[in-house]
Amino acid sequence: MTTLGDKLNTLLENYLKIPNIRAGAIVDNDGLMMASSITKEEEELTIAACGGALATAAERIKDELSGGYHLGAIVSSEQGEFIFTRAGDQAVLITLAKPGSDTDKILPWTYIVAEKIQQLIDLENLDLSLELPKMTDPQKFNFKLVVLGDEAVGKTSLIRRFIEKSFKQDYKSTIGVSILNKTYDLSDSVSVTLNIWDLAGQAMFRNIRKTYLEGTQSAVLVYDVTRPASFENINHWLDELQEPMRAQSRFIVMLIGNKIDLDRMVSFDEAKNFSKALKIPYLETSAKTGDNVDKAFGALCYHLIKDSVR
Ligand code: G3D
Ligand code: MG
Repeated sequence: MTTLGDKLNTLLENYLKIPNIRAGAIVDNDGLMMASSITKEEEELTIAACGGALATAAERIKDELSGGYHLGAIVSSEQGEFIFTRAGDQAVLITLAKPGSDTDKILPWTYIVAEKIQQLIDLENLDLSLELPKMTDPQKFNFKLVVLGDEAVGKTSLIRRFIEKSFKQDYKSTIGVSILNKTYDLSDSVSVTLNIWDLAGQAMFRNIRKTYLEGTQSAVLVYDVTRPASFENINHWLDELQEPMRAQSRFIVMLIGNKIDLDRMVSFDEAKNFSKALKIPYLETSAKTGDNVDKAFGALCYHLIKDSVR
């Protein structure tokens, strides 16, 4: 019988085929190692060093978790860049990338693997192979993405955080529509450019509804976890998407609960069950702290292209 540990190890072995990844480990919330793997071509000495570094990192996770810190950190060390990624409620993925490697190119993979770990732990049947895009021919993808949700849920802040990696308290309510481009590199050869459409006040939406939604291939629905009404209104925003969804053979929608740095009024379970019923991914973010923001947009990019790259 294949145990969860076996499956996690298989997953990590596949993970190490991604360029610049030296080692990976999965630890539970008590900091206990559930699985780990280190690239074979590394020298014996390095394996020992990486193993030691992973153990130290696992220990660190334990402290972070008990201290209630947010994960998602990148930490440089002598052995390389450590990337900590939450994998569901019960596990954390630790990735060790070669020293000085471009973590932007590795981050999307950490999200994909973290998602697989979460699914494995949730005991779903899962294909453990990773669909690596062919590194030979460069592929560029372009998608329109609309961001929808009630007023002041943090749509503009999330986009700014994703694009500029910053959060400003004083964004004026967007006037009309702003369109921002962001290119996300999934590997050296595969890049995804998102044309992100951000909307002004909700009143404006009625006037420009058609243009705003026309030809879009993806949508991020945002609500504010401190305001239940904004969650209930997600149904309304979904209705708005029916027409553009019919016009596309492939359409990706993601639900985001924003402002998790504040006291929540909508439970994680309620939102998760809602998105599960709709078969759309659900993530919680804070545009203020940056928590999960890259992960949300990275996962969206991955879902947009995963059937196109071979
Ligand atoms: P919108 O584009 O959906 O209308 P904005 O929302 O991005 O303009 O954000 C609305 C308000 O919420 C802003 O506050 C913004 O700073 C705040 N906000 C956005 N995201 C977060 C978050 O994750 N955490 C917290 N604490 N606040 C957030 P102001 O006071 O400027 O109106
Ligand atoms: Mg706005």
